[in-house]
Amino acid sequence: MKYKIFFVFAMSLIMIGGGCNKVSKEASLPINPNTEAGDVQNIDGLRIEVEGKNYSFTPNVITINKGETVTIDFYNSQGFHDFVIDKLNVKTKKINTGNKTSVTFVANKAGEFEFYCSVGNHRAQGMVGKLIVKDIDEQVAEVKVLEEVPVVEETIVVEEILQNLPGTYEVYSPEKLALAKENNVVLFFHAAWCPTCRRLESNLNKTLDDIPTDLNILQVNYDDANDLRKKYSITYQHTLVQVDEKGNQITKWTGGSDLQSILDKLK
Ligand SMILES: [Cu+2]
Repeated sequence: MKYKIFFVFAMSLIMIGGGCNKVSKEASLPINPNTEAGDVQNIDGLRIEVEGKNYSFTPNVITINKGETVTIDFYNSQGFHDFVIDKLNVKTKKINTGNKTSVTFVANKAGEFEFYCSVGNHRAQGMVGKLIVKDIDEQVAEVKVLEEVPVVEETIVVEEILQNLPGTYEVYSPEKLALAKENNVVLFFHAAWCPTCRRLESNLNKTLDDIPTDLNILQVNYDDANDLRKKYSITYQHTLVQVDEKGNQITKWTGGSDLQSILDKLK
């Protein structure tokens, strides 16, 4: 599903991209002539302030939409500079420190275009930036994909989790006995120094996903749990006790090295 949508999206991008290039090659660039700051006050569209100084532009990345009428208000805070985008036929006057000028143009093709200062070697000194012209059709396609894919995926994932949620192997606490109202609850008396306990623990941790939904294995620290040891008459550290929700013993056994050995003993 995901890949199919992605493929359709990719194809539409290729088609849109191809279309753009064709149009831009055939059509001449309908750029407005350079204008003085005072001339552009009433022009509709996006206005972007760009500051120039030795030897940088702020901002140095500008993103706009294809087809948008854009006015760059260029302010020079230091030096002698202009603002030029060759591929979009954009060029301001060269101005001195403290001066402003503007240029208005229509971004009629999508892509990334370098802007730079054409004075002296300023471009080589790093007085450059990037104008990103986004294709609105592409953005719409992108939004559609973003909306569709997560909804589908998340629904499936949540359903799978609900259906396949395994049982648990976790540390004992008295309130967890309540799990035995619906599930099989097994106390695993485990000591860190006991090799056979460690083997069972290690195998349980490798097969957590295989623990049946209705089984909860609760690890009890053999060294600390004097009361529980007394209650179930436990004298050997590698002992398992199946209990009901009140903690009453249902069955008890010792040993076993894997999940299956527990499942085999359940009553
Ligand atoms: Cu310059």
